[in-house]
Amino acid sequence: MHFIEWYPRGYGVAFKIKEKLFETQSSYQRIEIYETEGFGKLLVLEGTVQLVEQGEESYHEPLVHPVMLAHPNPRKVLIIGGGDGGTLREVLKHKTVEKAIMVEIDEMVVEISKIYLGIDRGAFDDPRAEVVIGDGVEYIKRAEEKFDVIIIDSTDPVGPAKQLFSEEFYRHAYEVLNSEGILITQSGSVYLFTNELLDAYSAMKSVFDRVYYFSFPVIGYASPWSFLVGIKGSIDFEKIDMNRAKELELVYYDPERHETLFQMPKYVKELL
Ligand code: AG3
Repeated sequence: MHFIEWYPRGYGVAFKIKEKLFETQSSYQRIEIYETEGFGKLLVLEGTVQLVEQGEESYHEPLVHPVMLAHPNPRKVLIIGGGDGGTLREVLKHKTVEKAIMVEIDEMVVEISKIYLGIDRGAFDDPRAEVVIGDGVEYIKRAEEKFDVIIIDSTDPVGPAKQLFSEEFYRHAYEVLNSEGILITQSGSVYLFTNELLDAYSAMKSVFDRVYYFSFPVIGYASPWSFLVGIKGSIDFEKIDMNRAKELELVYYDPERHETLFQMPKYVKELL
């Protein structure tokens, strides 16, 4: 048995499967959990791979730590999406964090992840964590408090999450950031969602004071995977705090080689 995620142009990412552990249709999406042969459990939403248990850090580490270490003192963090808890777990590794709010639209993703995956490793019970079930787009429009860091751990820039890549959304996000703030979003496969990446980049460019892009190879996705970083104020994303970096135990993202993040295929770089 196998599971395949098909990307555009007939490009596939496949896992050999021991068994399907769970499947349901929530109000938002089809949720599936598999036991793979070689990578532990696999979480699939609407046919797209979200994570494999053995390798999910290759996504959560580059999503979280570069921006957290570039911000001089990240105390309040807003996560949009990320219902499995992996992003929250990585955020809470930072001792500067006083409060992390995670806004997830689909409560079932949170519940099923707790039961089958447990990759939050206790993060949901951390007193600094608050989980809000709701629409991130609406939340950010109405938010009264400000944040140092906003992390968007959404599904792809195609389909239901599309709004999370719009200029309008970024404008609200910019408002909700403190005067020195940083936002990161995953922005899809470099090779297979190039147009969506370019669109999100230009939407961010018209809102943020500066925008950076980087890519990282993620286990389970059509790599390299892209990430976009928006700055409000004077943060230099090319510089990180190495003292705080040393306190983190990391497997994939190497703070000592932060500059290697900025690798991007030449033709994509020329389009950006
Ligand atoms: N969220 C990003 C998923 C993007 C994957 N896309 C794909 N496989 N086509 C991951 C959730 C992990 N917290």
